[in-house]
Amino acid sequence: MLRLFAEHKLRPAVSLDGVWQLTLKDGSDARYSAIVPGIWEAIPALAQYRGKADYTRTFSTEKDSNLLLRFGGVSHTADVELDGVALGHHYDAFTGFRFAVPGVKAGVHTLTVHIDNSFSEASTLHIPNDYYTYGGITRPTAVETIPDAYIDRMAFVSTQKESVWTAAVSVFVKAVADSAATSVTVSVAGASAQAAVPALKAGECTEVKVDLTCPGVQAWGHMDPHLYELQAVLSVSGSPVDDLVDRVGFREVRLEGESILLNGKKVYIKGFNRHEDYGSQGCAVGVNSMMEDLQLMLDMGANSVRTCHYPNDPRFLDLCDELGILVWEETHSRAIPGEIMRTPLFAEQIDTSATEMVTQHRNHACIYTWGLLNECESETEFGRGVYGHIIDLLHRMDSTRPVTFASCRFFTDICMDLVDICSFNIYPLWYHDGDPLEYARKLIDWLETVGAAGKPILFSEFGAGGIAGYHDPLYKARWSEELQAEILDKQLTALGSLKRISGTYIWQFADVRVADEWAMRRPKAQNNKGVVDLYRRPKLAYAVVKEHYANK
Ligand code: ADA
Repeated sequence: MLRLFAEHKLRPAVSLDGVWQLTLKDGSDARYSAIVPGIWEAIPALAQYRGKADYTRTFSTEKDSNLLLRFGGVSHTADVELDGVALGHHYDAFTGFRFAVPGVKAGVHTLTVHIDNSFSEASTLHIPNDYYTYGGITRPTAVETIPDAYIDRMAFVSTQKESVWTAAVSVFVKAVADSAATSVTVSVAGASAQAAVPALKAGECTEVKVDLTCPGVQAWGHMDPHLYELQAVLSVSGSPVDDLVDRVGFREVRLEGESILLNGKKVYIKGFNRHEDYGSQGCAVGVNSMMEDLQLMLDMGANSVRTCHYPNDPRFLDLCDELGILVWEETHSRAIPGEIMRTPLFAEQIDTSATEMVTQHRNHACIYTWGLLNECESETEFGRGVYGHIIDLLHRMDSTRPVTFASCRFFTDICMDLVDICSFNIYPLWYHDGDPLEYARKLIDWLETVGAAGKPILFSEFGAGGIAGYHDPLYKARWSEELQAEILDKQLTALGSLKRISGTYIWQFADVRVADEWAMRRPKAQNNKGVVDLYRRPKLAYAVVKEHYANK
């Protein structure tokens, strides 16, 4: 299922995960069995395949019914058909999508997903990059049976007033067919409230708001998580017809001057950048591997993850909710070239990435900040317009979280006044020489003059490359594990001594595969700056990080 808990107690939901039939659309029509969720690169003949493929499977329904087909993620473009009828299109591997289909006759149905993972003008976010764009249905899928009006989603906001927590909940009810008036009951942490829902015409959606006072709840804390079940039940004449369940935490994120506060207490971030990439699983990382990643990070003393450079699988966010790990989640965007940023399609695709990220993930207690546009054009007036627009969009969609972005426009960035938390990616001793402390101080001094004064500052990336298993204890050659460990030690010593900053994110947790176009700049066609390798075997740097993070 798409989450780590049951999202429905009433609504019938069936997983569509398992073996699907894959037909290659390269002119050959060659067929393979493919696992969902999974990547097609796991099929040896398709290990290097970039292009189009159709995924097909059947499922059966016992009664005539309205169906909701849900996809957690398809990499990277999907056109979906049910029984030969087109349902719709979705671009971007890193957010989910769904199609509501009215009046589906009982029987056996054929579901086809036409997938394309090629790089072309139609794709402005998935471009050849310092991480790999895999192919396939990479996150879980499900089919659900819905009434004419159904609960599409909920938005939960918690606030503490005089030590009592309250919850403001919006329930979005949608109609797949013309529907009669209904009512919705929302309950969380022992409190419950009811509200009327008007009759809706097919395709309409309405937002119903309820406020709840929840005495006695325990706050969701950093490394001290308490989660509660939030349930909305839709009823017709008092009889329940549909429901939706989420797991939420009561907590407040606030910035006070240079500090990030969680429930009024200052937090210091000891973080890792983590890509969704694990050996032969690629970006379709299994839950046990996600948990392994978090356990390794906790073992090293980390308390936060940056989901570089895209929204993550909600099951990973569920785990962070459960473990009390703070998350910086960001829009899908890494170093998008200026000429692509200037296309109308980019404007549309980046808006969608931001909108889907917030809409789909806003109830995760673990997310404390929204990020956007890693290392894009933040040094020009044009770029400032794009940053300003997305920052504004994120603020309008969610006024409860600060916004940040990771810049590498050293001494030229002109967008620092637009964000709530100022973040910089720096690589002293790796991409350039010089003392890391001096460099960081110089950057902070400059930042204070261009908008960061009185705001929190994070170092969102720093690190060094080390090829797993390549040792050179004597000369500490470039790419040796020894040099990587030494550089990280120096960087962590320098950055850890800065009282002005709110924390650090190491680049990066694990090695990742990179696009073929990047291979000539990346030994082994991997970004080798992981503290563990692609299969999570620790490098020498692991112990170094543990010493710094566990003791801070
Ligand atoms: C940048 C970028 C990362 C990665 C890193 C590196 O800071 O944000 O995605 O490419 O550099 O390894 O050079």
